[in-house]
Amino acid sequence: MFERYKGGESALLVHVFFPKESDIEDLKEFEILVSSAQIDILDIVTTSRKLPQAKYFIGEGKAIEIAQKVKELDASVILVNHTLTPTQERNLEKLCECRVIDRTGLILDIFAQRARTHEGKLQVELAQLQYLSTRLVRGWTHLERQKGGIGLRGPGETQLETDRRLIRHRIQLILSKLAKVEKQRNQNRQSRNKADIPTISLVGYTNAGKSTLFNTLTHADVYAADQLFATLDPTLRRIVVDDVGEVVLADTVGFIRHLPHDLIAAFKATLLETQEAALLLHIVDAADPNFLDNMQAVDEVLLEIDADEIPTLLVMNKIDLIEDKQPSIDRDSNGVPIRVWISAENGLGLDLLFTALTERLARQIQVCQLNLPIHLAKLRSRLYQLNAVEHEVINSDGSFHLDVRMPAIEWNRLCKQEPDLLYLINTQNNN
Ligand SMILES: Nc1nc2c(ncn2[C@@H]2O[C@H](COP(=O)(O)OP(=O)(O)OP(=O)(O)O)[C@@H](O)[C@H]2O)c(=O)[nH]1
Ligand SMILES: [Mg+2]
Repeated sequence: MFERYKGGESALLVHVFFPKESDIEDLKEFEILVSSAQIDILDIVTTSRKLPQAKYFIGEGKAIEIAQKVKELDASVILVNHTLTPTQERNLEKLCECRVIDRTGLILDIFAQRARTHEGKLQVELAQLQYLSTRLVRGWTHLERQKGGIGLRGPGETQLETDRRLIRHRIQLILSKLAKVEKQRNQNRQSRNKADIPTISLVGYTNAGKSTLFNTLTHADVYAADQLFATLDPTLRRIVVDDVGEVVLADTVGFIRHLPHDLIAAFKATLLETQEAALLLHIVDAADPNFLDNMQAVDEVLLEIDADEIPTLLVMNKIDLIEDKQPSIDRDSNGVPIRVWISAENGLGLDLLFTALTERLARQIQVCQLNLPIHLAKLRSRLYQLNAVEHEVINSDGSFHLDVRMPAIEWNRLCKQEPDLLYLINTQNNN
């Protein structure tokens, strides 16, 4: 439906340094994004500004310089590493006589190339339509053919109005299709919740190796490739973890910094898996010199989708590319695993990953013996209700001696309601 630049196009890149952000990294990411869309980079024009300028985003002098460069280099497209208003985009196009695509447009295009499942494609098209509806200037000539379609065009309407109406119509259609898919997804998720099957979500910067790890862990043949955003649809598989039982593993779309808001909204449904996960595996390409910045970018997106408080286990991947790095587990001062060093591709350290997963997920069980005086008979029946009494002896004075075993979460909840419980414990151990 969309007019898109084809692979093999050659672009002039424009990047503005603003004082507030550390943008140097951002420029590198932009170059990776552009190559990932199979576009050749002819040259990069950079400039510094305090604030964007209203007419061209950049200053007029810079804009004229870019126009000259476009002619000189015969560029077919100008890619700007920022979000432009439709007017800025149009002004720049007029001045340079060349197509201008901003960061959001570029990312949308990459997403469009990568979307694989029905839902992913719908989500990308929705985001594209919403983006285009504010930019109805070009690329809609194909709609001419549909002129006069029933109910589409009244007398005196301009082409632009017809286009707007067509877009609105199409957006409605996609929204209703998506609603159906989401309903199904919610049902699936609810039945998983009911069955108490925890979800583990693989998150991470794009190209970190999430799908590769997902494949290795599930032996599933999910698409893994050396491309950005190779995965746009979360793929769910069940795996069994020792002492935990069945868990659902969810592969998700790769994050980048400054993911456009429209796009986050469009992928909300798929990101729900992440929001409701019991544990996040944050996959990091540990061999990437920028891995710290990338981790921060991922944390920012997690914050944005309200998933920042979910327990996280860091998975430092691609250790095969780091000299002398062996698989290992890093633990915090309480001995809880916080980082595992592995190679998803070579299967190095997967046993350690499972160990860490087990330790992070295995349900803590509270096992203890209680001496309940006779006046606490109510608490005793509560424990029976919770199915927590394994054995009971009634002492000669009428008090109760109970062997109790229950999930630590429930035990802690009970202790909050009945603080006396803690004084009634004979011996205590956790396992
Ligand atoms: N050397 C090495 N390469 C790896 C390893 N794990 C993954 N890769 C490579 O890294 C690239 C990206 O892997 P993917 O699994 O597609 O990455 P992803 O995180 O799913 O990427 P997106 O879905 O695009 O976000 C592929 O070329 C993999 O072969 C590893 O342990 N070592
Ligand atoms: Mg992937």
